[in-house]
Amino acid sequence: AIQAFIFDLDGVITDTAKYHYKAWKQLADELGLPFDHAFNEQLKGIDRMASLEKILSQMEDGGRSISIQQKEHWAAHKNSVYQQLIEAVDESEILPGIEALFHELKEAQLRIGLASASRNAETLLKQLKVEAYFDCIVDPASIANGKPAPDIFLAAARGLGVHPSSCIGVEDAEAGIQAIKGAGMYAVGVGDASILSKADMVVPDTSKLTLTSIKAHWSQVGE
Ligand code: G16
Ligand code: MG
Repeated sequence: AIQAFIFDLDGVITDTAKYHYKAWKQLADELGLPFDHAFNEQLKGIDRMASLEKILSQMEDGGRSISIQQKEHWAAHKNSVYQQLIEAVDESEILPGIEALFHELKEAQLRIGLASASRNAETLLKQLKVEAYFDCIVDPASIANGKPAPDIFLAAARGLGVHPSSCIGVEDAEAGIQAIKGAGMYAVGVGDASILSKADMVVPDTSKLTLTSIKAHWSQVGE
């Protein structure tokens, strides 16, 4: 039976992708590198340094001449812009249906974990006032391989004391769905079904995430 739900943060619990976009856009503009929404799509779920590397790979030498110190400086700069942008985030920015789903899960005595690549995740959960729902919040700094590697979802399952095959992973990014499937979990995608084609089930937006509908889909693949 289903024992736990493991959530991604950005794009599932709250829409911080727009703030990541603004902060990366500002850095890319300063560096004279192209950056648009399509490019930002590739960064969803990807950790900070890997995201910077992707942006710098557009340089003539693919960014190979840039020192680690310089990269760390730019990554920190992006993060300080991002942190200013999220300062005013409050519970009004929880995506539709999410808090109702958390209630449903608690009523059903299911465990809740967070598998976000964001080092700002815990701060955001506090600002959104949903931190108390979580039985486990994985520290992304402790994870060697970021999404699409399954590591962060496996760490969440371990932290919750639940076998991966009894976990439902919820993600909005292609890299995240890959991570969930690699961890041997049932994957629920939120967004465009053609982008999230590897998910077991896709809903167009968070308001369609209900325990009843997920259970119905899950029972079709067996317990
Ligand atoms: C999120 C975002 C990514 C971001 C990453 C790291 O992942 O989707 O775009 O680069 O976190 O965030 P930070 O710079 O705050 O550590 P997720 O896994 O929550 O979707
Ligand atoms: Mg996400």
